[in-house]
Amino acid sequence: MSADERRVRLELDGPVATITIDREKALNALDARTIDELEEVVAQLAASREARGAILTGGGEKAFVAGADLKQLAEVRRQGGGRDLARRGQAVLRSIEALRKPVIACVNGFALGGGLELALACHLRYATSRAKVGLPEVGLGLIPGYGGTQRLPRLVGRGLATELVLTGDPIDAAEALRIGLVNRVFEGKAEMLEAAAKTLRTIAGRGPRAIGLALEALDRGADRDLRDALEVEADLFGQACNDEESGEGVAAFLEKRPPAFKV
Ligand code: DAK
Repeated sequence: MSADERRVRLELDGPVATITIDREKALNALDARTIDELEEVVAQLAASREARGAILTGGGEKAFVAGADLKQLAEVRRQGGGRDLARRGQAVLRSIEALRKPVIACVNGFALGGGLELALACHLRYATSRAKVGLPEVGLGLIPGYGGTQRLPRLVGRGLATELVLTGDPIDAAEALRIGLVNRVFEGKAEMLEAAAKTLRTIAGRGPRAIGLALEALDRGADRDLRDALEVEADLFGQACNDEESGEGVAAFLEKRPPAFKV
């Protein structure tokens, strides 16, 4: 398949990679092929020595991702494959969340249903001021199937998540910022992408193994009670302490020079 026909593009450019869901005619809706290609590029990102993190955005100006592909969903419904489809999508989104490199969702417009669920599986979320985010599934007689009922309450709290899931009404960028659903809001897409690249370059200047271990601690601790979660943290802290990377980081501080971390 030529690069032009692809629905998900990966640009590897030094430490900051960019993943673009590129199906602008369907507002970047997630059909099975898009999910397959997303899985491929996440694996490429994980394997890349050069890329230290990624921006994930939607092609064009109008949408990040306007949800699962409703035309395809209609077919899946007829064939009774809803559960398999949900599992498949959940696994691919989980592969993003489980990456030991940060991914910033750059929400350039609509992030609805599966689109918001995709953003929720990323490590950080930035948005443009025109973004509209929500989980409209109940209006279709469905419920979120790509992790929305689970990740949204963990991020914004159960009360706010319940309201968003049950009404199906989208919220604007200012409201998303207020409730902590997105980290930052920008006037336009270019400004947002530049800010996300800057954040990723900052992170790329830190100890690469420390970044991986920090992401692992945040991820593995999220679903445990505090006592267990602190055990996880102590274990990973021990790994960081035993790594030559922390030897270099601490020595550099004491010697008043920048650290020379190895990838
Ligand atoms: N799927 C397929 N095509 C879509 C689409 C979608 N989700 N959203 C938009 N499009 C297509 C439109 O059909 C239209 O194509 P043409 O008719 O020109 O061929 C084109 O994109 C432009 O859209 P509009 O003409 O509608 O543009 P507007 O500016 O008027 O409206 C809109 C923009 C975002 C408000 C509107 O397009 C819209 O409401 N779109 C649908 C949003 C939505 O309800 N998304 C689905 C959420 S539910 C599950 C797993 C996951 C999920 C569910 C189950 N299982 C495994 C069972 C997740 C479900 C969802 O994501």
